[in-house]
Amino acid sequence: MARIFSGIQPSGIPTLGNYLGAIRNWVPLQDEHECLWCVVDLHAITVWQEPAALARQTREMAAVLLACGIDPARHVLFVQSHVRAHAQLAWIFNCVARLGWLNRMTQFKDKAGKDREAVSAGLYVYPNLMAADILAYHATKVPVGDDQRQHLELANDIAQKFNHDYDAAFFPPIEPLILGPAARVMSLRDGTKKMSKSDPSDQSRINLNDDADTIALKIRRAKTDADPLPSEPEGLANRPEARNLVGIYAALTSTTPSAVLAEHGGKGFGAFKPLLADLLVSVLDPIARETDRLLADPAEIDATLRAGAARARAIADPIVAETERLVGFLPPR
Ligand code: AQP
Repeated sequence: MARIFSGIQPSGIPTLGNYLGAIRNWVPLQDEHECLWCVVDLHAITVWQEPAALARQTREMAAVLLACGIDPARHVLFVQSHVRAHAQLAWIFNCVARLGWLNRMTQFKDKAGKDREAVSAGLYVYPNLMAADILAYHATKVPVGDDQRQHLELANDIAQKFNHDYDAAFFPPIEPLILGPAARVMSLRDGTKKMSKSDPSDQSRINLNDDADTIALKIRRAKTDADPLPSEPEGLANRPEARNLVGIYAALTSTTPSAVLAEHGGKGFGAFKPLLADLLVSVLDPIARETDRLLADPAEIDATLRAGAARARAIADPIVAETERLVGFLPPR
Protein backbone atom coordinates (compact mmCIF):
# COMPACT_ATOMS: atom_id res chain seq x y z
CA MET A 1 0.00 0.00 0.00
CA ALA A 2 1.44 3.35 -1.02
CA ARG A 3 1.92 5.85 1.80
CA ILE A 4 0.16 9.22 1.44
CA PHE A 5 0.91 12.44 3.29
CA SER A 6 -1.36 15.47 3.18
CA GLY A 7 -1.66 18.57 5.34
CA ILE A 8 -4.03 21.41 6.04
CA GLN A 9 -3.22 24.67 7.81
CA PRO A 10 -5.14 25.58 11.00
CA SER A 11 -5.19 29.19 9.84
CA GLY A 12 -8.95 29.55 10.36
CA ILE A 13 -12.15 27.53 10.17
CA PRO A 14 -11.92 25.28 7.10
CA THR A 15 -14.01 26.51 4.18
CA LEU A 16 -16.14 25.00 1.48
CA GLY A 17 -13.01 25.40 -0.71
CA ASN A 18 -10.93 23.24 1.63
CA TYR A 19 -13.78 20.71 1.71
CA LEU A 20 -14.45 20.39 -2.03
CA GLY A 21 -10.81 20.84 -3.07
CA ALA A 22 -9.18 18.61 -0.46
CA ILE A 23 -10.92 17.03 2.56
CA ARG A 24 -13.80 15.40 0.67
CA ASN A 25 -11.31 13.77 -1.70
CA TRP A 26 -9.11 12.50 1.11
CA VAL A 27 -11.79 10.26 2.61
CA PRO A 28 -11.98 7.60 -0.16
CA LEU A 29 -8.16 7.46 -0.40
CA GLN A 30 -8.23 5.78 3.00
CA ASP A 31 -9.53 2.56 1.43
CA GLU A 32 -6.43 1.96 -0.69
CA HIS A 33 -3.55 3.74 0.99
CA GLU A 34 -1.73 4.15 4.27
CA CYS A 35 -2.52 7.80 5.09
CA LEU A 36 -0.93 10.47 7.26
CA TRP A 37 -3.26 13.46 7.75
CA CYS A 38 -1.53 16.39 9.36
CA VAL A 39 -2.77 19.69 10.80
CA VAL A 40 0.21 21.78 9.74
CA ASP A 41 0.60 24.46 12.42
CA LEU A 42 4.29 25.06 11.57
CA HIS A 43 3.14 26.12 8.11
CA ALA A 44 0.33 28.27 9.53
CA ILE A 45 2.74 30.51 11.49
CA THR A 46 4.55 31.55 8.31
CA VAL A 47 1.94 34.31 8.49
CA TRP A 48 0.90 35.84 11.84
CA GLN A 49 -1.52 33.77 13.94
CA GLU A 50 -2.97 34.92 17.26
CA PRO A 51 -1.61 32.34 19.75
CA ALA A 52 -4.92 31.63 21.50
CA ALA A 53 -6.71 31.36 18.17
CA LEU A 54 -4.06 29.03 16.73
CA ALA A 55 -4.49 26.47 19.50
CA ARG A 56 -8.29 26.61 19.17
CA GLN A 57 -8.19 26.40 15.37
CA THR A 58 -5.83 23.42 15.51
CA ARG A 59 -8.32 21.46 17.60
CA GLU A 60 -11.24 22.65 15.46
CA MET A 61 -9.47 21.57 12.29
CA ALA A 62 -8.95 18.10 13.76
CA ALA A 63 -12.64 17.96 14.73
CA VAL A 64 -13.74 18.93 11.21
CA LEU A 65 -11.46 16.30 9.64
CA LEU A 66 -12.91 13.65 11.94
CA ALA A 67 -16.46 14.85 11.21
CA CYS A 68 -15.79 14.58 7.46
CA GLY A 69 -14.73 10.94 7.74
CA ILE A 70 -10.98 10.94 8.40
CA ASP A 71 -10.46 7.68 10.27
CA PRO A 72 -7.90 7.87 13.10
CA ALA A 73 -8.18 4.17 13.87
CA ARG A 74 -6.97 2.99 10.46
CA HIS A 75 -4.79 6.03 9.63
CA VAL A 76 -2.67 8.65 11.35
CA LEU A 77 -4.16 12.05 12.26
CA PHE A 78 -1.79 14.40 14.07
CA VAL A 79 -0.48 17.92 14.60
CA GLN A 80 2.76 18.84 12.83
CA SER A 81 4.45 20.56 15.79
CA HIS A 82 3.91 17.44 17.93
CA VAL A 83 6.42 15.58 15.75
CA ARG A 84 9.84 17.25 15.91
CA ALA A 85 11.05 15.32 12.87
CA HIS A 86 9.38 17.86 10.54
CA ALA A 87 11.43 20.81 11.81
CA GLN A 88 14.63 18.75 12.10
CA LEU A 89 14.45 17.51 8.52
CA ALA A 90 13.34 20.92 7.23
CA TRP A 91 16.58 22.44 8.56
CA ILE A 92 18.66 19.90 6.68
CA PHE A 93 16.57 20.58 3.56
CA ASN A 94 17.12 24.34 4.01
CA CYS A 95 20.78 23.46 3.48
CA VAL A 96 20.08 21.22 0.46
CA ALA A 97 17.62 23.44 -1.49
CA ARG A 98 19.17 26.21 -3.60
CA LEU A 99 18.04 29.82 -3.38
CA GLY A 100 17.49 29.80 -7.12
CA TRP A 101 14.93 27.00 -6.73
CA LEU A 102 12.99 28.88 -4.06
CA ASN A 103 13.10 32.09 -6.10
CA ARG A 104 11.05 30.36 -8.78
CA MET A 105 8.14 29.43 -6.48
CA THR A 106 5.07 31.24 -7.78
CA GLN A 107 3.04 30.73 -4.59
CA PHE A 108 5.62 32.71 -2.61
CA LYS A 109 5.39 35.52 -5.13
CA ASP A 110 1.56 35.46 -4.90
CA LYS A 111 1.44 35.32 -1.10
CA ALA A 112 4.24 37.86 -0.53
CA GLY A 113 2.72 40.31 -3.00
CA LYS A 114 4.46 43.63 -3.41
CA ASP A 115 5.80 43.82 0.15
CA ARG A 116 8.36 41.02 -0.12
CA GLU A 117 10.83 42.55 2.34
CA ALA A 118 8.22 42.40 5.11
CA VAL A 119 7.13 38.74 4.94
CA SER A 120 8.63 36.08 7.20
CA ALA A 121 11.65 34.02 6.18
CA GLY A 122 9.41 31.05 7.02
CA LEU A 123 7.10 31.87 4.14
CA TYR A 124 10.09 31.77 1.81
CA VAL A 125 11.33 28.34 2.97
CA TYR A 126 7.79 26.92 3.29
CA PRO A 127 8.38 24.50 0.36
CA ASN A 128 11.42 23.01 2.16
CA LEU A 129 9.23 22.27 5.19
CA MET A 130 6.63 20.74 2.88
CA ALA A 131 9.32 18.49 1.40
CA ALA A 132 10.29 17.46 4.95
CA ASP A 133 6.63 16.73 5.82
CA ILE A 134 6.45 14.19 3.02
CA LEU A 135 9.97 12.74 3.04
CA ALA A 136 10.14 12.29 6.83
CA TYR A 137 7.70 9.42 6.21
CA HIS A 138 9.10 8.26 2.86
CA ALA A 139 5.57 8.99 1.60
CA THR A 140 5.38 8.52 -2.16
CA LYS A 141 2.00 10.03 -3.01
CA VAL A 142 0.62 13.42 -2.17
CA PRO A 143 -2.94 14.50 -3.05
CA VAL A 144 -2.60 18.06 -4.31
CA GLY A 145 -4.33 20.72 -6.28
CA ASP A 146 -2.66 22.11 -9.37
CA ASP A 147 -1.29 25.05 -7.36
CA GLN A 148 0.90 22.66 -5.34
CA ARG A 149 2.55 20.87 -8.27
CA GLN A 150 5.53 23.20 -8.27
CA HIS A 151 6.19 22.55 -4.58
CA LEU A 152 6.15 18.80 -5.21
CA GLU A 153 8.67 19.19 -8.04
CA LEU A 154 10.87 21.08 -5.60
CA ALA A 155 10.49 18.28 -3.02
CA ASN A 156 11.66 15.81 -5.67
CA ASP A 157 14.62 18.06 -6.52
CA ILE A 158 15.57 18.17 -2.84
CA ALA A 159 15.28 14.37 -2.52
CA GLN A 160 17.44 13.83 -5.61
CA LYS A 161 20.09 16.33 -4.58
CA PHE A 162 20.27 14.84 -1.09
CA ASN A 163 20.61 11.32 -2.52
CA HIS A 164 23.32 12.56 -4.90
CA ASP A 165 25.27 14.69 -2.40
CA TYR A 166 25.29 11.98 0.28
CA ASP A 167 25.67 9.12 -2.18
CA ALA A 168 22.65 7.21 -0.92
CA ALA A 169 19.47 5.98 -2.58
CA PHE A 170 17.58 7.12 0.49
CA PHE A 171 14.61 9.36 -0.34
CA PRO A 172 12.05 7.93 -2.80
CA PRO A 173 10.49 9.90 -5.66
CA ILE A 174 7.15 11.54 -4.86
CA GLU A 175 4.16 11.44 -7.19
CA PRO A 176 1.39 14.01 -7.13
CA LEU A 177 -2.03 12.43 -6.82
CA ILE A 178 -4.25 14.72 -8.87
CA LEU A 179 -7.80 13.92 -7.90
CA GLY A 180 -10.07 14.26 -10.92
CA PRO A 181 -11.20 17.66 -12.17
CA ALA A 182 -10.07 20.05 -9.46
CA ALA A 183 -12.92 21.83 -7.72
CA ARG A 184 -11.49 25.31 -7.32
CA VAL A 185 -13.92 27.29 -5.22
CA MET A 186 -13.75 31.06 -5.55
CA SER A 187 -14.63 33.89 -3.15
CA LEU A 188 -18.32 34.76 -2.88
CA ARG A 189 -17.37 38.44 -3.11
CA ASP A 190 -14.96 38.20 -6.06
CA GLY A 191 -15.15 35.29 -8.50
CA THR A 192 -11.53 35.80 -9.61
CA LYS A 193 -10.07 35.22 -6.10
CA LYS A 194 -9.88 31.83 -4.42
CA MET A 195 -12.06 31.21 -1.36
CA SER A 196 -9.69 31.30 1.63
CA LYS A 197 -10.14 30.71 5.34
CA SER A 198 -7.89 33.70 6.11
CA ASP A 199 -9.73 36.18 3.86
CA PRO A 200 -10.57 39.19 6.05
CA SER A 201 -14.20 39.10 4.87
CA ASP A 202 -16.31 36.35 6.44
CA GLN A 203 -18.89 37.02 3.69
CA SER A 204 -16.36 35.80 1.09
CA ARG A 205 -16.58 32.19 2.23
CA ILE A 206 -18.75 29.40 3.59
CA ASN A 207 -17.18 28.04 6.78
CA LEU A 208 -17.75 24.38 7.53
CA ASN A 209 -19.34 25.35 10.86
CA ASP A 210 -21.76 27.95 9.44
CA ASP A 211 -25.37 27.24 10.41
CA ALA A 212 -28.23 27.01 7.90
CA ASP A 213 -29.28 30.67 8.30
CA THR A 214 -25.73 31.94 7.85
CA ILE A 215 -25.25 29.81 4.72
CA ALA A 216 -28.53 31.06 3.23
CA LEU A 217 -27.61 34.68 3.98
CA LYS A 218 -24.09 34.38 2.53
CA ILE A 219 -25.42 32.79 -0.66
CA ARG A 220 -28.18 35.41 -0.94
CA ARG A 221 -25.56 38.16 -0.63
CA ALA A 222 -23.02 36.45 -2.92
CA LYS A 223 -21.95 38.73 -5.74
CA THR A 224 -23.61 37.86 -9.07
CA ASP A 225 -24.62 39.65 -12.25
CA ALA A 226 -28.14 40.52 -13.43
CA ASP A 227 -28.38 37.97 -16.28
CA PRO A 228 -30.13 34.61 -15.97
CA LEU A 229 -28.07 31.40 -16.04
CA PRO A 230 -27.09 30.30 -19.55
CA SER A 231 -27.96 26.82 -20.83
CA GLU A 232 -24.36 25.99 -21.87
CA PRO A 233 -21.02 26.44 -20.02
CA GLU A 234 -19.78 28.72 -22.85
CA GLY A 235 -22.31 31.28 -21.60
CA LEU A 236 -20.35 31.55 -18.31
CA ALA A 237 -17.32 33.13 -20.02
CA ASN A 238 -16.51 36.48 -18.39
CA ARG A 239 -19.03 35.73 -15.61
CA PRO A 240 -16.67 34.48 -12.84
CA GLU A 241 -19.22 34.76 -10.02
CA ALA A 242 -21.89 32.88 -11.96
CA ARG A 243 -19.31 30.25 -12.97
CA ASN A 244 -18.32 29.84 -9.33
CA LEU A 245 -21.87 29.25 -8.04
CA VAL A 246 -22.57 26.77 -10.86
CA GLY A 247 -19.24 25.03 -10.12
CA ILE A 248 -20.12 24.72 -6.43
CA TYR A 249 -23.54 23.29 -7.30
CA ALA A 250 -21.93 20.80 -9.70
CA ALA A 251 -19.30 19.71 -7.16
CA LEU A 252 -21.89 19.23 -4.41
CA THR A 253 -24.08 17.07 -6.65
CA SER A 254 -21.05 15.25 -8.16
CA THR A 255 -22.04 16.31 -11.65
CA THR A 256 -20.73 18.75 -14.27
CA PRO A 257 -21.48 22.45 -14.89
CA SER A 258 -23.02 21.36 -18.23
CA ALA A 259 -25.49 19.12 -16.43
CA VAL A 260 -26.33 21.87 -13.91
CA LEU A 261 -26.95 24.36 -16.71
CA ALA A 262 -28.99 21.85 -18.71
CA GLU A 263 -31.31 21.68 -15.70
CA HIS A 264 -31.22 25.27 -14.43
CA GLY A 265 -30.36 27.36 -17.54
CA GLY A 266 -32.76 30.30 -17.90
CA LYS A 267 -33.29 30.70 -14.13
CA GLY A 268 -32.35 33.99 -12.53
CA PHE A 269 -30.18 34.03 -9.38
CA GLY A 270 -33.27 34.82 -7.32
CA ALA A 271 -34.43 31.28 -8.10
CA PHE A 272 -31.04 29.51 -8.28
CA LYS A 273 -29.49 30.83 -5.07
CA PRO A 274 -32.10 29.30 -2.69
CA LEU A 275 -31.61 25.91 -4.39
CA LEU A 276 -27.85 26.22 -3.92
CA ALA A 277 -28.26 27.28 -0.29
CA ASP A 278 -30.52 24.28 0.44
CA LEU A 279 -28.02 21.96 -1.19
CA LEU A 280 -25.14 23.42 0.83
CA VAL A 281 -27.10 23.05 4.06
CA SER A 282 -27.96 19.43 3.28
CA VAL A 283 -24.25 18.60 2.77
CA LEU A 284 -22.68 20.80 5.43
CA ASP A 285 -25.18 20.63 8.27
CA PRO A 286 -24.34 17.02 9.25
CA ILE A 287 -20.62 17.97 9.26
CA ALA A 288 -21.25 21.03 11.44
CA ARG A 289 -23.35 18.99 13.90
CA GLU A 290 -20.75 16.24 14.16
CA THR A 291 -17.97 18.84 14.58
CA ASP A 292 -19.92 20.44 17.46
CA ARG A 293 -20.47 17.05 19.06
CA LEU A 294 -16.75 16.26 18.89
CA LEU A 295 -15.72 19.69 20.18
CA ALA A 296 -17.88 19.18 23.24
CA ASP A 297 -15.18 16.75 24.40
CA PRO A 298 -11.85 18.45 23.66
CA ALA A 299 -9.91 15.96 25.80
CA GLU A 300 -11.01 13.16 23.48
CA ILE A 301 -9.80 15.05 20.40
CA ASP A 302 -6.49 15.81 22.11
CA ALA A 303 -6.09 12.12 23.01
CA THR A 304 -6.70 11.15 19.37
CA LEU A 305 -4.07 13.68 18.25
CA ARG A 306 -1.57 12.47 20.87
CA ALA A 307 -2.00 8.87 19.74
CA GLY A 308 -1.60 9.98 16.12
CA ALA A 309 1.61 11.87 16.92
CA ALA A 310 3.06 8.80 18.65
CA ARG A 311 2.38 6.71 15.54
CA ALA A 312 3.80 9.42 13.28
CA ARG A 313 6.97 9.66 15.40
CA ALA A 314 7.43 5.89 15.21
CA ILE A 315 7.68 6.21 11.40
CA ALA A 316 9.54 9.52 11.10
CA ASP A 317 12.12 9.34 13.88
CA PRO A 318 14.15 6.45 12.42
CA ILE A 319 14.06 8.10 8.96
CA VAL A 320 15.33 11.40 10.35
CA ALA A 321 17.95 9.59 12.46
CA GLU A 322 19.25 7.87 9.33
CA THR A 323 19.22 11.20 7.45
CA GLU A 324 21.35 12.72 10.22
CA ARG A 325 23.75 9.78 10.10
CA LEU A 326 24.13 10.21 6.34
CA VAL A 327 24.81 13.94 6.84
CA GLY A 328 27.55 13.06 9.34
CA PHE A 329 26.06 14.35 12.60
CA LEU A 330 27.66 12.78 15.68
CA PRO A 331 24.95 10.52 17.18
CA PRO A 332 23.51 12.06 20.39
CA ARG A 333 23.93 8.74 22.26
N1 AQP B 1 -10.73 27.74 -2.65
C1 AQP B 1 -10.25 26.51 -2.73
N2 AQP B 1 -10.73 25.66 -3.68
C2 AQP B 1 -10.25 24.39 -3.75
N3 AQP B 1 -9.31 23.88 -2.93
C3 AQP B 1 -8.81 24.69 -1.96
N4 AQP B 1 -7.90 24.49 -0.98
C4 AQP B 1 -7.78 25.63 -0.28
N5 AQP B 1 -8.60 26.58 -0.75
C5 AQP B 1 -9.26 26.03 -1.81
C6 AQP B 1 -7.19 23.24 -0.75
O1 AQP B 1 -7.26 22.94 0.64
C7 AQP B 1 -6.08 22.21 1.04
C8 AQP B 1 -5.55 22.74 2.32
O2 AQP B 1 -5.15 24.05 2.15
P1 AQP B 1 -4.24 24.78 3.23
O3 AQP B 1 -5.04 25.03 4.44
O4 AQP B 1 -3.01 24.00 3.49
O5 AQP B 1 -3.79 26.11 2.55
P2 AQP B 1 -4.41 27.01 1.45
O6 AQP B 1 -4.47 26.32 0.15
O7 AQP B 1 -3.63 28.29 1.51
O8 AQP B 1 -5.91 27.22 1.97
P3 AQP B 1 -6.63 28.54 2.43
O9 AQP B 1 -7.99 28.18 2.90
O10 AQP B 1 -6.52 29.58 1.36
O11 AQP B 1 -5.76 28.96 3.69
P4 AQP B 1 -5.05 30.33 4.02
O12 AQP B 1 -6.17 31.34 3.98
O13 AQP B 1 -4.48 30.16 5.38
O14 AQP B 1 -4.00 30.57 2.98
C9 AQP B 1 -5.11 22.32 -0.13
O15 AQP B 1 -5.08 21.05 -0.79
C10 AQP B 1 -5.70 23.37 -1.02
O16 AQP B 1 -5.40 23.14 -2.40
